[in-house]
Amino acid sequence: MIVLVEKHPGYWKIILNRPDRLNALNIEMHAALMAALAEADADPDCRALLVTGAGRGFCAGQDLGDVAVTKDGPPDLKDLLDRYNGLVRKLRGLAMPVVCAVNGVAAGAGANLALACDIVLAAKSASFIQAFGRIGLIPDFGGTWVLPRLVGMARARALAILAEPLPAERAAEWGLIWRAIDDDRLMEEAHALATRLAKQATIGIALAKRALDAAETNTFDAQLDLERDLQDEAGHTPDYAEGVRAFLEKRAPHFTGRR
Ligand code: T3D
Repeated sequence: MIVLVEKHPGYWKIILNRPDRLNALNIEMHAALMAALAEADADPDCRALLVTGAGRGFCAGQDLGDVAVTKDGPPDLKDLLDRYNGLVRKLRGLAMPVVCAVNGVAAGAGANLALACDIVLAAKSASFIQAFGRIGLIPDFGGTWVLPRLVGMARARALAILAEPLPAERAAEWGLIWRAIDDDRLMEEAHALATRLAKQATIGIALAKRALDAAETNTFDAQLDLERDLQDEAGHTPDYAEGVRAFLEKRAPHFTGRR
């Protein structure tokens, strides 16, 4: 199986599984990943995702063996990205938190796949490479959008143009990812985080994600209106009632993530 799915209580672990190619993306992996995301999305008991890679790499981006220029000319990259963009949109728009555990090198589309997740943890030995420049391409998978927003335009430009590896610890210092973790602790911490998120107020988290994404283009005024509307929606969830009740009763809340 090119993508493995492990179902844990409250969350699913999705593993990119082409270790001999550092989990490079191809059409088959794209389809399997898309199917796994859709299935997770449709399961009310899945309240968080954990995405990682098998073997020593996280994902080396597009499988370059599939997109070589032949005697018939260049591949149809527009068509390819039309497919891939659907995956990034799906991942980004999921109404649940997505943790990415970057277990090794994340290059090209693999780096930006990780950065499309909500909370990115990385092994200290991992690195992020905007490798596109090395082969004459531009950052895709949302890279040109997300990079300047995470690390500022100066660093985004250097990362895109120089295509040098950014070690995990520096990525965390720069705000590209949440945390760099000792290699031998990465998966343990990632599972603990997914377990914790699976018990949080899922709808509230999904609405917070929506608000933050909208903030990238909204005016301050429009954002205040959106916060009002989304807060009203959050305030009508059973989890909000439970959260306040639990606070007043001085006990831990028991959230269901349901409407
Ligand atoms: O085309 C489009 O528009 C579609 C979208 C494209 C977006 C992109 O992702 S473009 C960027 C594509 N990715 C890259 O350019 C990265 C290519 N890989 C590398 O530069 C290096 O492999 C790494 C820096 C990631 C890791 O280096 P290292 O030395 O740790 O490993 P390695 O020996 O290079 O790789 C191990 C094996 O994986 C090797 O195969 P082998 O020799 O053992 O048979 C290597 O060829 C294979 N591999 C690694 N990356 C890819 C790959 N095979 C196919 N495609 C890859 N992207």
